[in-house]
Amino acid sequence: MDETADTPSSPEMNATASAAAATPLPPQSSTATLDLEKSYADLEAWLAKLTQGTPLTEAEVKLLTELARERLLQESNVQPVPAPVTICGDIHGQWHDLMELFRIGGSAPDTNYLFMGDYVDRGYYSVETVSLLVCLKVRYPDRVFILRGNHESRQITQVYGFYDECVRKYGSANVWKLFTDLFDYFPLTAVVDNAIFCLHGGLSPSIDTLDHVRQLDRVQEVPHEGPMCDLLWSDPDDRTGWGISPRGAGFTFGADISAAFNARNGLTTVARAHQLVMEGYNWSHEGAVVTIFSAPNYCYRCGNQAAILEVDENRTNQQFLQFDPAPRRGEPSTLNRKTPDYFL
Ligand SMILES: [Mn+2]
Repeated sequence: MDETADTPSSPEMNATASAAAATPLPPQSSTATLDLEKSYADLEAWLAKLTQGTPLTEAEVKLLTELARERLLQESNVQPVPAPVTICGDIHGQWHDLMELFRIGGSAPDTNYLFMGDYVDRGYYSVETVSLLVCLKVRYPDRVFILRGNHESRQITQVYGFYDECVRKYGSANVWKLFTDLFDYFPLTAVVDNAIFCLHGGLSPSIDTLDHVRQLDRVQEVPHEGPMCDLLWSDPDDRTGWGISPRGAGFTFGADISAAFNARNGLTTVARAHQLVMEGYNWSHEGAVVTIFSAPNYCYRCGNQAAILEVDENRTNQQFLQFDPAPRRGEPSTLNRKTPDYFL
């Protein structure tokens, strides 16, 4: 079961993405001029709004993305993350369910979090979701980590909802531009305690070692092919070796590929998101790969549970927490777990 609709799109979209990518990046040296104490006061105020589900103003988003860029620029393509940490998969604009995730897993910063991408698109609250996660990242940079998913892209967000939501909520595409420019700085992968390799999609035939990932120039729109694209788009498969992905981007990779990659890099596990799994998590490749999906009742109709993975201080205990959609006023009950036929 996968999101096969998430394929790179038409030639005119490509033209749009290229034009956006060609825009000069803003100046990099604004931190020195920002008053840090005022920034923290701002961040607290913004977090208070965002945890109530109130979007920031456009001016606030501009300030937030400037602060976030400074911070994310300091992080590695393979960002080291210490345990204990709770690892999360796709959220896709389901803000109410993100609030449920924090109720189940504990609030940040009391619980440390690593999110593996796909904050926007599909759900109705991409603006609130990505604003909150970026705000938490800037406020608690050593306790909250956010990776890039294939939906953190100019091109994909113009097709699957984030662009339209920004225009609807702000009256222009300015906020979309601010966030998609920021997405270029998100780390591609993380490694928890030098043991659990975390990323959105999966492995790449162009990448043998973590050093290969470290050498990538990530500050760009997600390319249509190549190693950076594969990390955000690939999926594990029951067949061995590399395969053509039905998504039209990235590859499928077999258990032999995962075992060799983990052994070569001294890793125990590849933890990734990107695919809907009905229990919220799914082990594959004889325990070499785990998929984590954290959007319950995905798209408000898939009937799946969500899950997050708690990794304790010594990695001796790794526990999945599963959860269902948050109850919310004025929306139909989501108790029916039957998988719709069109998703099978
Ligand atoms: Mn994805």
